[in-house]
Amino acid sequence: MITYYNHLHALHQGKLEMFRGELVPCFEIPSRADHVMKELERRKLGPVKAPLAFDDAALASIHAPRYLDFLTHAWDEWVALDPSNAGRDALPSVWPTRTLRSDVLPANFSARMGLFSYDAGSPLTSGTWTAARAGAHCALSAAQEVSGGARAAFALSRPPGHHAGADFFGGYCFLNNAALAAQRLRGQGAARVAVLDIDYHHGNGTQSIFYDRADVLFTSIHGDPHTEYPFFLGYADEQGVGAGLGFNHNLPLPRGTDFALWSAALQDALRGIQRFGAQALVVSLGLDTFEGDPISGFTLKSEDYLRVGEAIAAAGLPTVFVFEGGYAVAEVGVNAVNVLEGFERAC
Ligand code: SP5
Ligand code: ZN
Repeated sequence: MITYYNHLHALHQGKLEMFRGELVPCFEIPSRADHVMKELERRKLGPVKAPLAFDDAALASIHAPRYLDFLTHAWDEWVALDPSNAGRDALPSVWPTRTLRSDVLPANFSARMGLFSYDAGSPLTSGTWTAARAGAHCALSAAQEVSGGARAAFALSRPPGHHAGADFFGGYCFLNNAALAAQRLRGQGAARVAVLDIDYHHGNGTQSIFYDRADVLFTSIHGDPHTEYPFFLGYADEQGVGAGLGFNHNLPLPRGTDFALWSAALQDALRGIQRFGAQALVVSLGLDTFEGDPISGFTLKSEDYLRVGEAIAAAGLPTVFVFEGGYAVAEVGVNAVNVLEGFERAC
């Protein structure tokens, strides 16, 4: 399987995120991708390439122009506020919640940080835009590869993407890599594309992007939002809206869920994807379902990920894997590559 590797990923290196009233070291760190890369090479999974070139119009297939414009200039504006900001990451602290207006674009930079985000856990850094854009190009390249006839491709990119919406960041995500890949597959001729999101956290960004569409099915297995981040989306009664009604499938599971229960949900998700008649599949590949994950609550073991790959391969679809979460850094490489190797062996 070919991997498109975001060689610029380490330019996004957040220092601190807000958690329970204090700033704590970021969980989403560059060494995550380094471990996956090392394991890919060790097990000789296939060629690793730099992404193809895309113009920013490719990003506009999913993201709002005013959001892309904000991201492009955010760091310079942050430093312009105060030169000493160059040594600090930017975090939002005020948001347009219910009763406040989000149609007005404020001139104030802090106000725009809030307008275009939904949490204070996703620091924007000097290299965030450069890294996120190159990561998005990896996802687009992987989709291109699969559109061209490859059975599968892997986008090894960070920052992750599935919490990012058309015009907001959050959950460590800035550009929605999986959504960009799905849209690219549509544009290259796949009439129906399924997104299977197996990150521990509900992919609220991806769901919101495709919620009113019948051509992209969004299916997600995740921690029950009653108790788990992102809390405000991911419930089982969210089934889509308008033309999209019936094309959104959430499978929330309780904290403590083991592989037996989780893999039954995976079978359920895959049956839905078959029923839908998908012609291509995008997998939001989060590894934070692992028993050792520091911020999550499922108990999958490393060898279970081989079975996950096999089960996904059995769907028989051209598949784009997109790297998302997974914060047990020492194990994330083995776990990610287990999914890919399980997939390849079963093909
Ligand atoms: C892509 C992805 O996996 N994003 C996840 C974002 C989660 N952000 C909130 C983290 C809350 C941290 N909770 C720490 C619990 C420590 N016991
Ligand atoms: Zn996650």
